[in-house]
Amino acid sequence: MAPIERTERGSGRDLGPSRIELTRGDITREPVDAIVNAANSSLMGGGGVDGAIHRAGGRAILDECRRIVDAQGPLPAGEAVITSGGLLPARRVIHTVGPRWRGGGHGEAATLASCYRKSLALAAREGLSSVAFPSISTGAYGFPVDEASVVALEAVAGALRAGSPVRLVRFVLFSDADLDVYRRALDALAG
Ligand code: AR6
Repeated sequence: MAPIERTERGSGRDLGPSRIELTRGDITREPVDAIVNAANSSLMGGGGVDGAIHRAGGRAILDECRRIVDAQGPLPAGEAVITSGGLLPARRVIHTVGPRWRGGGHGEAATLASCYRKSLALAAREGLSSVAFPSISTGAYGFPVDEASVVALEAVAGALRAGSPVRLVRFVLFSDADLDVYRRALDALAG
């Protein structure tokens, strides 16, 4: 997929030296430094984007996830860890656990923001400069995408404005409808 095609299908916004891009596609095909996985606390795979990443990335990713869980236990919601990218075009996979939607009054937005912030902080610590995110929590975990898109973009924009060395953050949305929602949220982003 040529970069020009992405630009036509998606959209973007510059924030100082960094850029946020929106595109529709399959995140497992993204040739970035790291893609982010919307995992569950077991880190042992599942459905949705998690299943797709483990299928495309192969056994090495699961083996690393198992070692992480053996060493530190299940990953709490809002936290992030990193493995290799296995067979993926991305060099690394950052695994984070989004909140399950429970009506919105249980700190879901704060936990979701933490997923994005901690994933970017980990990428920065590892010297990575391009990161692709899926729409965390808006599938099986039921977070309404309208609200999730605002939380996601504000968290990422906040980290980039605060001086993150990450230069490209690409949201890879799985449907045209989700892409439209994120596009509206990006247009509405303050500043
Ligand atoms: N590329 C980009 N986005 C995708 C892809 C893909 N290949 N496949 C699905 N999506 P979900 P969650 C979108 O359910 O809500 C798993 O079983 C999807 O359309 O993958 O955080 C885990 O193991 C949706 O917009 O993640 C957990 O148990 C978005 O990715 C649980 O689901 C997130 O949907 C996590 O639920």
